[in-house]
Amino acid sequence: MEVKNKNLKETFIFENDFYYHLGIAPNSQTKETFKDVKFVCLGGKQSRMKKFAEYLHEEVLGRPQNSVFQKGTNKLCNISEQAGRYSMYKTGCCISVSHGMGMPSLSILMHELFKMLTFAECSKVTFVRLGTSGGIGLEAGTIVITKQSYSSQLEPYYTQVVCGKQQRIESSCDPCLAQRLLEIGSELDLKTEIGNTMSCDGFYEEQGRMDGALCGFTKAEKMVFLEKAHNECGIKNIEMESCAFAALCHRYQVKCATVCVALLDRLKTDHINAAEVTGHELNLFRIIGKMISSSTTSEN
Ligand code: R2B
Ligand code: URA
Repeated sequence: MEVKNKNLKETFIFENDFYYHLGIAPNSQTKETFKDVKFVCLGGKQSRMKKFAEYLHEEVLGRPQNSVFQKGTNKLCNISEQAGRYSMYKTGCCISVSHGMGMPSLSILMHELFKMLTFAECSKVTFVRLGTSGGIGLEAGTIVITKQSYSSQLEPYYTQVVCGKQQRIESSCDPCLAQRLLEIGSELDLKTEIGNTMSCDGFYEEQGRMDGALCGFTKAEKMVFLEKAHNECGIKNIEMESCAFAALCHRYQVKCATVCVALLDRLKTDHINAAEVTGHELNLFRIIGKMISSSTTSEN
């Protein structure tokens, strides 16, 4: 990974930086710890990303020693605990890190991860977001691998406002990686589809939900929105991060995939059955775990 911001080079910030929200400084220990990273797996929840790190460690990678452990134990350590914003774990060549909810939270994390991994001189790093979403016209439990991320205004790109001006950024995912994940989904007998994903800046009204504390639209308007997204843009699911995620990965020139389970069909309901979420999450772990194990063995 290369330094892309010339200000970091010209003003010696790069070596003297501090990744504030991760609670990590670019020093020799950071370089040693992260130099072998090949996969960065991100998801919203702290508890899910801890579980995913433990799953990779135990079930996929065979308890590798190049992991970050709690002092004097064989338990994985939350490397970013001090900073109190995100939870980050490292097992073998993988990082598992929570990004919180929404594109602003994800974006702060991505800037600091990119700087940290670039400082550690990592190469060929793949970024994967594993998350939950609302499906459009899909059975609950279906896994959607994103082809193209859309904004909530149904635009096939991400808009970032910089110094008061709008910039459009490409927001598609790596097509080969998407295809590989689809194949793994079918090998595991999981209902998996490739489709487009819409990212909204909220969970309730922004996604056309009628069960928030406030609702400023009619059922007919909701259905027009969801059906237009589905029929005209091929959008199969709605979540809150993939558009900024794909755009940031595109700008930093790293491969990315977004893999989200649909917790419900938004054409039928707005309500999530919380009891089913854990089982759905485990299926995401299995797909991404298999992708990682097949890539690491094919490279050895
Ligand atoms: C999916 O789930 C969260 C909202 O419940 C949000 O982070 C997302 O993208
Ligand atoms: N996450 C979302 O953002 N939307 C849903 O409907 C479900 C999970």
